Formats: sequence, C-alpha cells, structure tokens
Amino acid sequence: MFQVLNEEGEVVNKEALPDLSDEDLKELMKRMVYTRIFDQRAVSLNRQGRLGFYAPVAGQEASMLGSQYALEQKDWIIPGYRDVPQIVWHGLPLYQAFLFSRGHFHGGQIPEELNVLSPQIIIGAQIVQTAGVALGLKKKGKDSVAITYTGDGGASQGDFYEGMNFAGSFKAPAIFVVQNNQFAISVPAGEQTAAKTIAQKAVAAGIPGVQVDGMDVLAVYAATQEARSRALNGEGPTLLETLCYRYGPHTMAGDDPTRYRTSDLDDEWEKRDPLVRFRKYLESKDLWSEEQENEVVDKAKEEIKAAIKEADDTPKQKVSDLIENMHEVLPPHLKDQLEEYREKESK
Ligand SMILES: Cc1ncc(C[n+]2csc(CCOP(=O)(O)OP(=O)(O)O)c2C)c(N)n1
Ligand SMILES: [Mg+2]
Repeated sequence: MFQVLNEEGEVVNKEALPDLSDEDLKELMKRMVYTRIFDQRAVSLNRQGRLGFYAPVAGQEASMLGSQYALEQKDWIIPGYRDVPQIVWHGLPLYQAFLFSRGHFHGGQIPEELNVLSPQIIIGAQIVQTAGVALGLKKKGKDSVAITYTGDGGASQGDFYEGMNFAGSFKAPAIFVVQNNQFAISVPAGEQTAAKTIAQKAVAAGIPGVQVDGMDVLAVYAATQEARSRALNGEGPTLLETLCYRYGPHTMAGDDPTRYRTSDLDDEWEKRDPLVRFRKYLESKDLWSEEQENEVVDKAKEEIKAAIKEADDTPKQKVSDLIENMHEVLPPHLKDQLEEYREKESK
C-alpha cells in the first residue's frame, strides 16, 4: 500500500512527498474540512426530508479530494453517485449539487464549460464511458485526461473489466479510481472477490495498478498525479485502489450499518481519519491552527446555507421540463404530450 503520511501525520515516504506549496497544503485541508461540513449538513437536511438521494462521504475526503486536486480544469471527471465533492471542487455550483440530490433536472444540467458528466447511478457504467471519453481526448489531440470513480462493488461489474481493458488496449488517457470503502452496501470487500487486492486487477488489462492509502491525502494526490503524467505521456491508463471507509450509511435511504459492521471496525478506521492525520502534519509545519479551522467551518456553513436557499428558490420542476430536457429533437408523440402538460400547468 502506497503511503506518504502515517496515522500520526508523520512522513514515512520522503521520496514520494509531493511537491506542494504551503498554500496548496492549506487549500487541501480547507477542502477536506469544508467537505466534512457539507456532508454533515446534507445528512441532516436529508433527515429533515429536505434532500432526496444522498450518499454520505465522511471518511472518503482524502480519496476524493486528493485525486481531484491532482487534476486541471481541462480534465474530465466521470463520477459515481457518491462523488459529488469532486465535481463541486471541479466547479459545479453547490446549489446544483443539492438540486441533483432532489432529483431536479437542473442538478444534472452541468454548465457547458465544466468537464464533468452527471453522476452515474448504474454501477460500473462510468468505466466504459470513461474509456470512451479518454479515447476521444486522445483522438482530438487534447492535452487532458479523464478520471472516473467507482467502489469496491463496482470493481466486480463486467463494465469495469471492459472499460479498463479497452482503455489499456488503446492507451487512452484515463485514470480509474476504485474507492474501496470496505463495503458494497452491506457486502464486505473481502467477499466481493477472491483477489487479494482490487489494484491487482489491472494486471489483466495490461496497465499499472496501485493500492493507495485512501485516508492519506498526500498519497492519493501523488498517485493521481503520477497516473495523470503517464496518461499525458501516451503511456495509457492506471488503476488506483484507494483504501478508505465510509463512516455513515451507504445512502440516506435507510440502510443500518450496525447490522453489517462492528463498532470495533468503525473505531479502527476512525483512527486513520484523513482530517486528523493531515491536521497533525500541517500543525507540525506550523501551517494550521484551530482559528484557521474555525474560519473554514464558518465559511462553509454560510456558503452551504446560501446554496440551499438558492436550491429552494429554484422553480419546482414540471412534467413539461422533464419532457423538454430529455431530447434535443422531440419525437411527435412527446410533442403532443408536451402541449398537453403545458396546458395543464398554465392553469
Ligand atoms: C448495475 C447496478 N446494480 C446494482 C445497483 C444497486 N446498487 C447501488 S449501490 C450498490 C453497491 C455499490 O457498492 P460500491 O461499488 O462498493 O460503492 P459504494 O457505494 O460503497 O461507494 C449497488 C449494488 C446499481 N445501482 N446498479
Ligand atoms: Mg464500497
């Protein structure tokens, strides 16, 4: 397992320490703190019945944000349902993330200039899409990569093998991240496959596979940066397996983690917490204080509140919106239905 910082926030792999400025290091911490507040807020809004679908992210901040930080704006992100923080930090307005949660069509209307696809719900489908996006980037001679995320469960899907194999064969500039958060809903990762690691599945596709400490933001950043350089050099895709944990339930739709996880296992992983570890590292370099952290928390709360208000103020979606946004050119029977609904809605 590739690691840069241990649980105590000490550098254990000096050669691999990424070349990040103090400002970058603080920015990474800021984003992780902000995202944890976002997660707490989203979970609580969901409990109040004010959000629809939400998949908690606490415990996965380093895996999500360390990898996104290694990208440039011109790179493409093809996310799964849990990967909302990465696309928010890539530029998706927060209020649209809340609308996505509510199943509002505007949450899926990614701004034109943003290289992001809407979060994929079908497990593994994004891997095939990413192979295609990456091959497209290569054919067009673009100097950018496509990154995608799935889970330990997603790594068992046929699409996972197809996409990785295809991208490997065509040396497409793709990065496949499997966030191994130890469970696919209630199925433990150990029961998912007879393979010792998910990273080793790269061997069959003829591409490098790296198992990374997904609770170590510097390790995730460094591994993603290397994968990106390889992709840009024409050396093809990389598979990254980030070992992490989701502290919360699978989604807010009602699964109860206490039925399939022990509190001992929760404790074991919470000791590896990405924020605690990185905070210790930054404090040892005199780069972080309680005051700075509180500032980030206050700012996050304020911005999140404003984003929720903006989501609340967005006009409710109508059936006619659904029809209109589904097709570029409407088939005749939907044209009739659109008229019908517009008529009904105008009353
Ligand atoms: C093709 C398909 N099969 C089944 C499901 C139902 N489903 C939703 S999430 C999930 C488990 C995914 O686990 P994992 O890939 O480990 O990702 P995690 O949720 O842990 O991030 C399943 C089986 C689905 N969405 N799509
Ligand atoms: Mg999982």
